[in-house]
Amino acid sequence: MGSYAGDIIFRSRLTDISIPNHLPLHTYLFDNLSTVGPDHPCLIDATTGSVLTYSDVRLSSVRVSAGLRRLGIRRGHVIMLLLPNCPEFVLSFLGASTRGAVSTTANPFFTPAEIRKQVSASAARLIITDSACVAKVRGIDGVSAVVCVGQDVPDGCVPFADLLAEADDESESESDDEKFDPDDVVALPYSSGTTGMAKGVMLTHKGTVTSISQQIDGGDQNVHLYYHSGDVMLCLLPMYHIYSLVTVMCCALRAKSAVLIVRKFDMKGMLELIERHRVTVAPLVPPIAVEMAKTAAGAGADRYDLTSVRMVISGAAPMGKELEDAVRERMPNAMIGQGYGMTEAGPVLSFCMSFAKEPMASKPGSCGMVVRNAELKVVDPNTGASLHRNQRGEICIRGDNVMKGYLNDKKATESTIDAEGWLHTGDIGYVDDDDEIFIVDRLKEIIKYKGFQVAPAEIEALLLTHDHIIDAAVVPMKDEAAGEVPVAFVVRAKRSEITEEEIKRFIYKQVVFYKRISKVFFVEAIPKSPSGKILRKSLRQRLEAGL
Ligand code: 4UU
Repeated sequence: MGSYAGDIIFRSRLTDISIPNHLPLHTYLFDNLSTVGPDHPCLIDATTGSVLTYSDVRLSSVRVSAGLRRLGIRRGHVIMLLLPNCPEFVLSFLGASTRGAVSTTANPFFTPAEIRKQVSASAARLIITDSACVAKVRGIDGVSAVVCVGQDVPDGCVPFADLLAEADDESESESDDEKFDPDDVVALPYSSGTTGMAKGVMLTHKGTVTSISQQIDGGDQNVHLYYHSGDVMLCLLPMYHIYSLVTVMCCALRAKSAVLIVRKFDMKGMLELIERHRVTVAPLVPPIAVEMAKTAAGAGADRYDLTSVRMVISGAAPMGKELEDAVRERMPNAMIGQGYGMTEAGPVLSFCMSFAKEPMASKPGSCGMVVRNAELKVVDPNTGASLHRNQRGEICIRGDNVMKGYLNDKKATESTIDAEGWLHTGDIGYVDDDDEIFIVDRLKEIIKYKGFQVAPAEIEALLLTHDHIIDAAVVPMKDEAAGEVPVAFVVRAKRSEITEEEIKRFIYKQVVFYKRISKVFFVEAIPKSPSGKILRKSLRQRLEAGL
């Protein structure tokens, strides 16, 4: 793919490597198994303490694949994983990959309406969930089976154990593998990207293998994100989000690290687990990283031994210099740095270079250097012209890691990936003299609550269904604990006296916790461009100015 003569392109200082992205994802993850042997620990369930070895996980994922086939799942079919972090999540994802099927991942805290929307948009035929969620997924059109993990399996559900059962006739498999194409979709997470509602992000085997390899492979060269078989990876961030799915789970499996799977977050519990399992790598989001550092510095009985942690990764939302310094000061044994990802980029664009096998210096606040085997540029959002070092503009990336496109949405795909193959991130940043990337602002609409995506368009659409609301705009407001929270500007209908509390309650019931509106501001009109687009920047500025 050529570039315009004038394009200023940034590349990694690490040389390109050969990436085996002709392989199916599950094959790639296991093909170096002999480096550790089959009994090497793979998944540690923090809740029960039970351990699955690498050979257990490989065998179980083949069984799950056969089980999915018995339930009618074929190559290209979509299944939904609606699960908290648990070993079955990993087995289901790998089983689906082995089957040639696609996993769409969703937050188990979603409301029934949110789940239905994603099931219907993704055409998921089967849902794998737990007993807590079963009531929310009953009777959804097009879903032929609900598989339930755990001991108490409600009526009408298929026990996950059935998927794991030894097949009567393993040879019956009508070898779908022969038809494998590296451009087949393997994961379908939902993201709103730069604008509008959440869309299915088509991540292929080729793209996902590329992203993992860009992060943690190196052959005899340097490695950008150095994980190894002696590592114990803290898998606390939700696996339905791309950060945990790829950079925690898949990268750890490829590196033959042990993955400590934590179902539910609480700070004390997490610190105990780190101490007990001698966790070495802790991928976190900024609010958790900061709280962890504060707590780690505590005195007396609350003091935990976190000296095993060699790497604290922060990502999914900005971590400023002050936060990073605070973590560094309180956890002197750990290297602290950021990864910069976006679901559509497969997900990683850049990583802190002090995480490398042969580390390089990195500055606080930086998102590190672009991954190898990819190109990055910074463009003027108005003219599209590419910019020099230290000039701020929209960050764009090109490489095999980038998504295939949005499911059934050609228009959104074309406005995100241009004709030359550049993915436009909607993030504003710059590359400095040392090739380090800094993100300074966001051009796009999304709101990031502790790293979770909130699509303003979704909340605005809900607000507009209320009889007393004639117009609305939802924008991010800075928040100490969450980074950002969604707030609404609302135009009330004539003579309506609807209150802030009533509006908050109206939304509260319909959405998962992080999409709830934290404040409502009543206004006469929503500022809009002549073409009718909400002028979000002007609303954000009003918030920053204290209204
Ligand atoms: C400032 O958040 C993600 C993925 C994050 C990720 C993945 C693998 C981080 C590290 C890693 O190893 O994806 P989305 O799609 O939910 O949100 C993408 C957006 C970005 O476009 C940017 O606006 O989240 C924001 N973002 C960040 N912002 C992500 N990482 C950062 C960061 N600093 N480090």
